[in-house]
Amino acid sequence: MQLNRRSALPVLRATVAIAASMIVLSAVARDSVAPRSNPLFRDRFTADPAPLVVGDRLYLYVGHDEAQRDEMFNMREWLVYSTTDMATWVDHGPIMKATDFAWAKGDAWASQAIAKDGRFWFYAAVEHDDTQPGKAIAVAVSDSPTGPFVDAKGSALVTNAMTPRGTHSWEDIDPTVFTDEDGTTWIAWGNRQCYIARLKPNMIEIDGDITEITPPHFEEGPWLHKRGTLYYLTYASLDRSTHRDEKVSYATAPSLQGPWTYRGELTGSGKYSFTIHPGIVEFKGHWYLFLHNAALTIGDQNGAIGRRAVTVEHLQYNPDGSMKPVLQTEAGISVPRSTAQTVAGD
Ligand code: FUB
Repeated sequence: MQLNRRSALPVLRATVAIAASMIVLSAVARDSVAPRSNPLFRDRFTADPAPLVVGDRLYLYVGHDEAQRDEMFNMREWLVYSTTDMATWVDHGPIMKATDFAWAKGDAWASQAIAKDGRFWFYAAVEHDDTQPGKAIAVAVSDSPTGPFVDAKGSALVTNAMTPRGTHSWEDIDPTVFTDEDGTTWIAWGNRQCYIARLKPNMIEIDGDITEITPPHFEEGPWLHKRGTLYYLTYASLDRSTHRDEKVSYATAPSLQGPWTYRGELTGSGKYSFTIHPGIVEFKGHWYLFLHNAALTIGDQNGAIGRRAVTVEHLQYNPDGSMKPVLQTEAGISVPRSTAQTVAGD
């Protein structure tokens, strides 16, 4: 169709009007996403959140989910975000690829970073090459929380062969690291079996025995933290006799050596997600529980086991130190802490 100058003008005006209204609409759509609501990041699929506070900034390390179609997992790199107010997040991009560990085949699974002696130590699960088949735990180091991180050891910190009592080749995943009052750093990890060990001061070697501390219904994703005098082991749990998807449960102890007492479920399952992964932190006087679900859709890609989205909720404690059950919401921490619902759902 050919347009002359007269008939072209109204068409042009209409086109400009439509374009303008689309810009307004997209701005409205963007603005309608309340800061602090869930999921936290909407342009990429993210999983396995691990918070770290450095000064007045909270850094959040996540795995980058890139599964296509029905692929289970496709995780090649870790990303880091940071915030000073839990509302505005800075995207620092990828900090490392699983294959940056020369001995690893891939699989940038769950991680946690910790600060020690002025440096940042990054522990992560990867797939080992065929010299040590199975999952393994890697350790990398950087002078900055945003990297660049480099392999700190040149070999795995934990291999499948170091936990021979385990029942499968992917039990050595999901490291959590915690420095106790005496300055000793501990590492716990596992899938189905949960292990704990001391790290040497060099942060790249296990010191002494690996002990099994598997709590009830333990599946994976352990997270160690301390509040007051109580130590917490929070984890993805699965009671296979009654449930299909993981929830979060926890145990407490008077010391990292135990004895650990099971305290029940902290959350229900993440929406549409088989996995869930707790990361707990105190930031500027408030406690937060990071998780993931699979409720995010980006373009024509819907949430799935390998396309997850990181979320955050207020975390509150009872006077006896137990954690109040957390309801996972879209509102997240956009609602005041005092009105946050604390009822576990399915
Ligand atoms: O993200 C890959 C694996 O799924 C993690 O290592 C587990 O914790 C589960 O979230």
